[in-house]
Order: sequence, then C-alpha cells, then structure tokens
Amino acid sequence: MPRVLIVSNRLPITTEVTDEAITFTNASGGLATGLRGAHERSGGLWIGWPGIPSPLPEPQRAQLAQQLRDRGIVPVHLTGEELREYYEDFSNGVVWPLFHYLLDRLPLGPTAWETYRRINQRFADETAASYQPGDVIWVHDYQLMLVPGMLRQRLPDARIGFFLHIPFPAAEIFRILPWRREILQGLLGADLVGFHTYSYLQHFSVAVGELAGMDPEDDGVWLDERRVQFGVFPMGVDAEYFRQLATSTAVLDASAELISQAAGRTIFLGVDRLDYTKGIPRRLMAFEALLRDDPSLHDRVRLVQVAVPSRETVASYQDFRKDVEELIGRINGAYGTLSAVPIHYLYQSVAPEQLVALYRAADVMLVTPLRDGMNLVAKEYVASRVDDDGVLVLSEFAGAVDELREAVVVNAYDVDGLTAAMRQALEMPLAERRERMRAMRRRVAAYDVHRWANHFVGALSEETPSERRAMPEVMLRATIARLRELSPLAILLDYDGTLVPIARTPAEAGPDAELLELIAALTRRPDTMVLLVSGRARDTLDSWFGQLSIELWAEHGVWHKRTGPSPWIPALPVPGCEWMEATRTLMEEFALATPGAVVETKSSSIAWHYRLAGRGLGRAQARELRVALSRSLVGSEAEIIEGKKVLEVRPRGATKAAVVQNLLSRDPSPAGIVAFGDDRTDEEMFAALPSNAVDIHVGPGASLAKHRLRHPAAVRTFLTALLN
Ligand code: GDG
Repeated sequence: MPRVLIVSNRLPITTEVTDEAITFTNASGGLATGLRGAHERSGGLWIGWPGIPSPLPEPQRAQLAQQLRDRGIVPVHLTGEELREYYEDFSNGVVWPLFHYLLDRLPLGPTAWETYRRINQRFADETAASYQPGDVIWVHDYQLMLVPGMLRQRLPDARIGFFLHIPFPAAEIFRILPWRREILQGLLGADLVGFHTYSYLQHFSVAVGELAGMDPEDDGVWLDERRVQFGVFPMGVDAEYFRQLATSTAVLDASAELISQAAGRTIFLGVDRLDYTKGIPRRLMAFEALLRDDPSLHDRVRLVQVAVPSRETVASYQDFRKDVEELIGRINGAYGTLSAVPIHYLYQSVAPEQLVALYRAADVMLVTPLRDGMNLVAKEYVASRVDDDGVLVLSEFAGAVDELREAVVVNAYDVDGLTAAMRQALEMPLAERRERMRAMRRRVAAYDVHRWANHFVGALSEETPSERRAMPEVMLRATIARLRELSPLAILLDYDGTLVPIARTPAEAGPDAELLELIAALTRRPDTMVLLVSGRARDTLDSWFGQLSIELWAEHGVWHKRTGPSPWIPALPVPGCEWMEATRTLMEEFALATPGAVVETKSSSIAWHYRLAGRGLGRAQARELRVALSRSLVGSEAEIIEGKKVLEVRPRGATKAAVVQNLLSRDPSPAGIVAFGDDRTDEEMFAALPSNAVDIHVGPGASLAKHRLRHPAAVRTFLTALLN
C-alpha cells in the first residue's frame, strides 16, 4: 500500500487548548473512522485544520505542532477571519446551498471567493511540502475543490484523488456559480474524481462537457496530457462497530429504557445536524398531519428528533433553528397532554451509545432530507438493527436511496406523501419489515466504510487499464531505435487530433510554428518520406503545408499531391456524385435544427460537424441524421463514416487504406512505415498496413493499432526523438 496523504478541511481529532494543556479526542464521524485505517496502515499523513483558530501563543503552538506530528497530522492554520470567509461564507454559505439545490439560501452580497482560493492554495502548499514521490494524495470535499488543480501544477506526476461528499448538482444549477470554470479546472487536476452516486457523476460529466468545453465520456475525460477518471464510490458506515455496539449491554439497557418510557407508543426517530437540507420542517409538518388526521394516534406515537448543533455562527442557520423550534412548540402545544408531548426534541449531540440505543428503540427511522450527498444516519440505523426489525423511511433525494431500495422511499418535498409513508410504516406487518431490513442490512454490511476507502485508494493507485495505457518509456525507446534502423522510412501522419488537439471549429486548428518546424526537420532527415494524410480539403492543406516538401493526401485519400510543386491528382477514379445534392440538403436541414452544427462541403464528400452543438442535442441529431442519410443513400456509390463529432458521406472506397496501398506499390517500397492517427478513418489506414509497420493510435478509445500515445504533444515528442 502506498503512503496516503489525506487532505480534508477538518482533522479526525478534536483539539482543546486550555492554559495548562492541549488535549485531543478522536472524532467519531464516519469520515474519520473510514479513513483512519488508510491513514494508519499506510503510515500516511492527514493534512487539515486542527479545529482551533490561530494564532496560538508560541509555547502552545510548538507543543501542538509536536503532538500532531506524533499522530501523523499536518496542521493547516487558519485565523478566525480566514475561517469565517473561506469556511462559513464561501463553503457553507455559497457552495453548500447551491450544491443542494437551495437557491433561495444564496447570499445577495459579495462572496469570499478570493479567500476560498487563497486558503485552498495554503492546503495545496502544505500538502506539496509533505509529498514524497510514490505517495497517493486523497483530497476531500467541497471546501477544497481547487486543491487538486493547484497540486497538479506543483506535482505534475503525483497520483491525486478527489472525493465529493455532497451532491454534484445538475449542470444547469452548477452554472449559476460565477467561478464554475475555476472549480471544474480545480477538480480536473485529480486523476480520479469520486462521487457517492452515478447521477452526481453524470451531472459532473455534463458540466465538464458544457461548461469547460471538453469532450468527456461517461467515465472520464482526456485532457491534453492525461486522463481524469470519474468513479462512483458510495460511502458506507463502520457496520461491524454498529453491530457490536447494538448488542452491548449498555445499549440494550438504554434502548429498553427508551421503549419503556414510550409506554407502548410507536417511536419515530429523526437524527440530523440541524441543517436546512435535512428536511426537518416538512417532516414535522407531516407528523403533525398524522396526528391531526387520526386522533386515535395521539397517544400511540412519539417522535424523537435529535438535532445536532451545526454551523451556529452562520446567520441562516440561526434563523432556521428558530423556525424549527417554533414549529415543534406549535405541534406540542396542540397535541400534547399533561402527561406527554408528541415530539421529544433534543438540540444537542448525544453519545454514541445513546445514539445506537435510539436506533434500536426506534420503530420508524425518518431520513427525509431535501438533498443529501449520501446520508450515513440511514445506513447506521440499518447496521444497528441486528434484530432485523424497524422501518426506514428514506428520501429519494438522499444518495443512500440507490443502495437502500427496500426502504419506504418518499419525495421529501411532498408533505402529504410523507404522512402517507409514516402511516405505511405504522401499519407494515412484521414479516415485511424483516424482509426489507434484512436485504438492506446485507448491503450495508458488505460495502462498509473500510471497503469504501480501500476501493477508492485502490482505484487511485492502480495502473491505468490497458485500454488507456500509453506506451511505456522503455517501449517508446525501443520502437524509436528500431525505426532509426529502417531506410527508406515513410512517416504517415494524420492531422487533426494527431498532430494538433481537436479544436472547437475546423478553422481554428491551423498548425503552429513549432509543428511546421518539426515537419520540416523530418523532411531533412535522410531517406525519409513524410505523408500527411488528412480528411481536410485540398486548399486547406495547400495553405497550411504547401511550402514544405511533403506528400499531401486530402479528403481521406481521394486527392494526392506529390512532394514539390506538383498538381493535385485524383487518387481514385472519382465516381459519379449524384448523391451529393440530396446529402447536402439533408445535412443543411439538420444543421438548421441543431444550433452549432455546420456543413462542410469538400470536392468529393460532405461533412456534418456537431462539436459546437449542445452535447445531448448534437448526439441525438447525429443519430437521426445517420438514419435519414442511410435511407437516402440506398443504392448509391457513397457511404457514411463517423469521426469525432462529425458524420461524413464520401464515395465508397475513398479511404486512407488507399494511401497505404499506393505507398506499398511503389518501387522501391519503403523499408519501414510508421503511421499515426486518432480517428475512425485512421483505423482503415492501420488495417491496410503490413505487419512489420509501426502503427500508433493517439488518445483514448479502442483501436487496431498496437501502440498508443496519449495526445498530440506525445506524438511531437516521439517525432523529435526520431530525429535526434
Ligand atoms: C456529509 C454529507 C454524507 C449525528 N448526530 C450525532 C452523531 N451524528 C453522526 C451520525 C453520522 C454523521 O454524524 C452525520 O452524517 P450524515 O451522512 O448523515 O450527514 P452530514 O454530516 O451532512 O455529512 C452526507 C456525509 O458527508 C459523508 O460523505 O453522507 O450526505 O452531507 O455518522 O452518526 N453522532 C453522535 N452523536 C450525535 O448526536 N455520536
């Protein structure tokens, strides 16, 4: 196991400083438990804020530093003001409500983005200072979304992972953030970005496509020089800990006590940080409706609501607390009796034994957040029900619902629906309760928090799967050495996506001076032929490469121009193009209905580019267009070929394979061939190559080629190495 550097806002300890001493207690939260294993077993470091505002006076500061070092902890010190701006104002004031879709909680006034950026930089600096080659870095959560990008700048080769504990919202919500691009860039500094659920991953992927102008696949995205993998890692709880605690005498006694106090009433339970995302008011209103609609229940039900104090210095949380407490007062006032009140409300945190005793005593657990990244309370309840009894009412807006399908699933915004769910829970027969709980318990036990942490660290440290693996350094060197021996040597180069990254529009992808110089240098190499084999039109290639002494092949091998001042000649008999008119009409119609799509007419083919269209629409329209085209092309001499965000109709047989055939028919034919390409059309070239040729696919995706380079920059490095 590599050494793991965990980076999170809070540390897994609580620090208390008095005049006499500094004391630490282990934090008991799920994150702390889950990661403690990885931290300790890997001999790693945990980098975070120690929980007390700096500056501490000097002797204490040194003492704190020493004690933390002994525990493998690197403190990131924050002043009270920094904490307020970075943590309260920006992280909890802006990101938290936005990512939970609660737009009315967004502040109107200025935001502390600058401080957020500055503190993220401080976390990145502290991490980079502790980093040793071979370490794996795991950054956590919404307070530190810029850290991966900042680390990447300083440590280009480090393995960096990021996990988001809260939802990633739909791209249409995320785009509200004025700093959305910076945040995406920050996250994409990681090698692996993890989420609790697949829908968060999808939202992120759409945001990367629509707002960062990239072209992600479902499970990741290729940047110019590397791949960022996206993954789903639903966080679990320490199921064994809860199982054991749930069977301890202390808990059994405490839970028996709770049950006897309830005197036969059905116990409903809510346990949440007092946060407006947790859906407490609607839950209370639904409970109120339950009592109002059925007076016979007044003496038969009790709701225990534990509300753990949270973010008490943030103004919206203070107001929220007032609202909740008023509501509880109203309900208790209306439905209480001289001997009992329907809602037992605790504004305090409770000890773990008390918490598990509550879980064991509760007949119905109400987990009804408006949005929740995962919600561990739901899983803890399940893990604690070793008796396989109890009903979980679970919001469909909690990430946990993906795994806990057997819960009574509710729309937490729908108060009537919530009341109905409470009634369903009250009436559910024992056999059904058992069956549901057993299924959930199996899942919660199997994918616990330790598995979750190992799964993430494993995915982060694992070698990239072969499909994505680029040529290792040794193989590169050997291939280049072999090519150097072969003379004459033919170099076949595709252009877009191979020598230059794919640009937004075809016109934006012209060659830069460095590339032109590199190709010129190749032509000066003894006994070397350079063939530029592109889907581009003749005049484009002329204007870009006319001055170089290379062979040009335009429109995927339809036109050929020898080295030096020679004319373009058709390499194939150009067939009748009666299909062109109908094709153009169809493509133009579709372009009108697809904002961003454009039609490119070449001499022998027509292409429909949709790179600039909205991603979903572009793809859908391309599918439709394909169907319409195949219908219209029946019996013609043309075929449809798909490239990267382009559909092209061309004469049958006009393929890059023709270029290879032409090359092989020459006398003498070259002793060595090396061919580079990234697109579907290049596969035809690879297929036609003799077995001793070197074929190199550029970028992600499946290919016939035996070799792979990651991106155009790597192709340039390869070619430069061939020269020297
Ligand atoms: C964020 C995301 C995601 C609560 N009260 C007491 C107490 N707790 C413990 C629970 C549980 C934890 O606090 C709360 O975790 P949640 O997952 O429910 O919610 P958030 O704090 O909002 O956490 C969330 C999580 O990160 C992990 O990724 O699931 O969606 O919002 O472990 O047991 N513990 C004790 N006394 C209490 O009174 N001892």
